[in-house]
Amino acid sequence: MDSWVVPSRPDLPGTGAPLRLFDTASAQIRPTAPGPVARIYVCGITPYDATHIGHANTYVAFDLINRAWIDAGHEVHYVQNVTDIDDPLLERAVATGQDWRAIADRETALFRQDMAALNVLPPRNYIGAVESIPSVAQYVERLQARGDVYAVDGDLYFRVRSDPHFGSVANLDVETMLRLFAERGGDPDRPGKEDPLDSLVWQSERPNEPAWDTPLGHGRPGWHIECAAIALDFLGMTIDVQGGGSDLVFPHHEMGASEAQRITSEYPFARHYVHSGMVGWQGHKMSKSRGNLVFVSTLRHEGVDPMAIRMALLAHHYRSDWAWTPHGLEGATERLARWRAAVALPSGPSADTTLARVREVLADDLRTPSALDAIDSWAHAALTTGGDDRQAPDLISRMSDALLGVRL
Ligand code: 5CA
Ligand code: ZN
Repeated sequence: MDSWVVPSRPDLPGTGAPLRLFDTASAQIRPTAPGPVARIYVCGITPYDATHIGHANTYVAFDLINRAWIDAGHEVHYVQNVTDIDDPLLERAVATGQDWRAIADRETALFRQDMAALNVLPPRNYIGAVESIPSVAQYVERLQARGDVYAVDGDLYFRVRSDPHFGSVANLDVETMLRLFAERGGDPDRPGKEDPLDSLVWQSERPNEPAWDTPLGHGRPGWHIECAAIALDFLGMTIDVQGGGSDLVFPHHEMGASEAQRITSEYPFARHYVHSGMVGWQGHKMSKSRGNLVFVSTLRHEGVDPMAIRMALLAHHYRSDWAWTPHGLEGATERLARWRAAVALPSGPSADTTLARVREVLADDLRTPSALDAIDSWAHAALTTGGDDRQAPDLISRMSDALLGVRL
């Protein structure tokens, strides 16, 4: 699939500090230790009802990782998927009388525009589930050859317990796993399953549903194996970061990791499992199923500057759960205007310590609220007492774009 294009990222003097990130699996902030090429897979959208503010928050969070690694001197290989075939998309197609492909194409196109508007650096590989079906089938065959797969009425299930490390991403007790599995697309109660947590890797054709011919038969892939397959194809094993929102910790990232670990006989799938918090609206997590959504495109069409949207997201630490409010957007719009006024001055106070501070707090698990505070202080000083450093406004402007993705 085509990715999207954003203007290039400005260069900065010096290099950023090594990035430390919270890892869900070990429940600690640990250094990321990428080699020359940092490898990251971020779970993409299921293309309907895109792009809401929750999505935007998640992709902006992972964009900060991308930018911090680039600033620290790494090349970044970023892969993202599009779940362009799955139950919720087909349900939406039936409910609205539209073709599922038309919905997916339209929503993916809108997502690309929103990402470009939000100055989110594009992934190197942007890969659809449909185009990955031959690859998924091969990986399922490999699991079959290992004896890790069994059939239930023509559908294929992965024995999650074949992976001795199953459970080590989310670290949940069985009761919680069962509850979340049922809530998030799993089928713990299906008769014929050996373990209620075993996950669907291949679903045989259903009436009136699309299906593809593969050596596994006529059908379509399960969800978790889609991301495991795309990550393995484009990045290989032991990637630096597997990312997504916190609603993907279990079952999605747990199952995908176990599948990849059995396919390759290697461990771990990822060195860091990184999860962004959930954005709420009207008292609940913003979600397609509930329908309480604020769309990036609606705000843009109302004339909201996408950089103000991005600034509103950055005011929250990426791991916290928070609620979108018009008030938050107003504050972000004012802050953006202050920063723009300050960098439009012919000179200001030196920006060297501000750059060092912003790099330091971002390297410490992406503490964006502290980074905004640091630039606020510089902007306040520039607008009140002033300064005679003629390079400073340009340096702040480039820093804001390069590290925070906020174009001034
Ligand atoms: N296609 C799958 C991943 S393979 C999927 O979860 N798609 S999604 O469209 O439902 O979500 C896309 C991304 O946005 C996921 O990382 C999800 O965790 C994140 N997300 C969804 N809702 C919110 C929310 N309210 N706040 C923050 N992030 C969210
Ligand atoms: Zn995924």
